[in-house]
Amino acid sequence: MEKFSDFRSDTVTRPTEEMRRAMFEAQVGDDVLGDDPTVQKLEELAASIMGKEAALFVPSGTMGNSIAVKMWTRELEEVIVEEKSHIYNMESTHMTFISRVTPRPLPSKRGALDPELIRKHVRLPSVHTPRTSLICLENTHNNWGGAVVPLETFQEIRKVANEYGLKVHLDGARIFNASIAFGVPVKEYAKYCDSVMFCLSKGLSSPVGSMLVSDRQTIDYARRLRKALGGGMRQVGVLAACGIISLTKMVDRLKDDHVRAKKLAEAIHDLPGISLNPEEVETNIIIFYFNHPRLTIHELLGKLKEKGVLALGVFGGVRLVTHKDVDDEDVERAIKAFREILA
Ligand code: TLP
Repeated sequence: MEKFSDFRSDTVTRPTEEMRRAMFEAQVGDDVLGDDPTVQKLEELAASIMGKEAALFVPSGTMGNSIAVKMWTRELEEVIVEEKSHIYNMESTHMTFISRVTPRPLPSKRGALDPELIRKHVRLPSVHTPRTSLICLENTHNNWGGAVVPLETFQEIRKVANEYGLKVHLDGARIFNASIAFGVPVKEYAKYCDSVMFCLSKGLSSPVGSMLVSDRQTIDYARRLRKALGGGMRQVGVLAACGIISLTKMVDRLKDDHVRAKKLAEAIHDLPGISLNPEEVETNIIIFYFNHPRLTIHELLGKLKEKGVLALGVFGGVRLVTHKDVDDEDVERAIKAFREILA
């Protein structure tokens, strides 16, 4: 079978050999009963890396975000979100479905919400309108091509949140990419947030799993919500063992993904039909808009696939993501394929 160069997502990363061995050797117990020592170790490690009191291992980023919205809101409330955010656009509307709150999408500058715009949209309790109770941030920002939201934005938004008694949740699915790209410890971002969700299953290469971190009392409640949503997992130390490797061994190498994304972006940005500024590629995601006289996005994706290169169509554009399982040869193959198709 032909090996594809798979740039669709960093979710496609396969577990490393070390992870497979760790799965085999993991000590396990029933985690719903609090008996799994490997999960406990992972949760302690995640909390300490993020500078929070406690952490919860959840099956997916979507469940982590769903629990976070549920734990910080009640019915008749509203949540401020960025208009292209994953939590608003790509998580099957759990805000309305599970938490029964209204999202209030606001525009941003490459994923960074303007604190003053948030201030203007905070709704105070009224008989007519929902009360704003939560602000959701995302870093790196997936649909803004992996853009890094600056730390100052977090600091300023925290001030607005404090003024109005709002909670701040961070969808940090790729927070380690932000940290590596800008040299800011993840704790620094987390400091300005009441809770953070981050994924082990993306660039950090675990097969499954995300973490939700916050204060201990909130995480105790989150644990009940996880059970209610069907996310209580039993001998899940086999997966937590991979998560520990993700956090201790897989973070530093993210910089290689960033270098490869930049290289790919620089090589294809001026090809006919592609609209992309390579300077805006800060981490491992490239999103470009495509407008070509002969080819639709769908046809471009098909032709790339014929040449062994997989990319994803998103929001009227094309997404390419670098990760552990695409190397320099895959990048060269992609560049060659783009040139042959478009030049
Ligand atoms: N994103 C996936 C797809 O859903 C598009 C991807 O391939 O990028 N927050 C952010 C910022 C994400 O990018 C994702 C996954 C999630 C949350 C949800 O994580 P999972 O897939 O574990 O539920």
